Amino acid sequence: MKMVFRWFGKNHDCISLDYIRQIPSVTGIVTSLMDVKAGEIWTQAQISAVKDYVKSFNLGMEVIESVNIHEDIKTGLGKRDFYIENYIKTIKNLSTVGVKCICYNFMPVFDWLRTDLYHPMADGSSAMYYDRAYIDAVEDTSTLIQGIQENSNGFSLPGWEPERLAEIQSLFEIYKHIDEEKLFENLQYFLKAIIPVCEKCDIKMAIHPDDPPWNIFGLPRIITSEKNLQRVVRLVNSPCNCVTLCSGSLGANPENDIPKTIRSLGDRIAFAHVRNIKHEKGGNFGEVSHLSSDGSLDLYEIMKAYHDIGFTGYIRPDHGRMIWNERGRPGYGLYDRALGIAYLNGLIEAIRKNNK
Ligand code: DNO
Repeated sequence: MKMVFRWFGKNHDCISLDYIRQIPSVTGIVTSLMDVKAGEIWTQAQISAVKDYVKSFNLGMEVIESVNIHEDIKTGLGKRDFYIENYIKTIKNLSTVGVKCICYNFMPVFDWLRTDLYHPMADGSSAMYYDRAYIDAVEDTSTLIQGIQENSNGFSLPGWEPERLAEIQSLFEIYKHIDEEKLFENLQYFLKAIIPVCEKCDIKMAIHPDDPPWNIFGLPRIITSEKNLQRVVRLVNSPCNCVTLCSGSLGANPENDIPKTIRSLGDRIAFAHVRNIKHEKGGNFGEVSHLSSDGSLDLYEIMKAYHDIGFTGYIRPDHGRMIWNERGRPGYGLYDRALGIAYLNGLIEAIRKNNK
């Protein structure tokens, strides 16, 4: 397994690469070009500039998260072929600097969603929280989006950029005519076009589960379960058509058995996002530290499953709490994610030594 750490770029992250390099076992960062809009080409010059900067800190950059998919591709409308061509150019440009894995998602309109970015915890820390009844009752999504932006320490959250507000209403209209089957069809159309290019470029596409893994605001979501992930990897049966197995996203639904899903997907997992989550009444859930006993997921069993499948891909800790007075990007502070890695390192070492 190759341990990596998500970093949002010089102008979008307040964590220094010097600090990231000091976390035991981290060999590289996972980043993206936050200023490039979905649908635009990532140029070789832009990518090389980031790569050189990261390399000067002695860190690698083999994983990109996210190259976002234009809504025309997800809806199958408008200029989808044009945007797919752009995506292919980006894949080729990324391959020239040695990128091996692209994490992306296929969620209509929004990326991940929480109702509270700084939910107070009993120990004085804070973490992100999802109140299902609150979301189910939302009638005006733009007020919700504004609220989320105002409450994010000044960081623009992926998929929730203020400039997107204007297009959201028309997207809701379009998605009224798109159900889960249509979304699968559009995903397959996209994968059929790009996977042959990935095979030539030696890049794995790793789809990220929808977070939370159920429909929100009447928009369809399909990357929600082991069954649907199995369906995705078969849409185009290639070793380059892979999955990002995010334990926290899938795990928000108590019916998803994460260790079982890891074993069933095996080598079609290219990237592991590992974190814990605590289920509460009514479909609510809160984020917690990575430690098994703090949440509802068994991180030992999850790491054991990765060991058992002989996982050699990329792995990163995921959302952390805000602790020790840190005021960082929600979910992406330094301290709690570093603690998460220390814990994962301990589990990995113990599992390896006990299973020789
Ligand atoms: C959440 C992240 C996601 C992920 C994208 C991939 O914290 O894991 O934002 O990066 O969905 O496109």
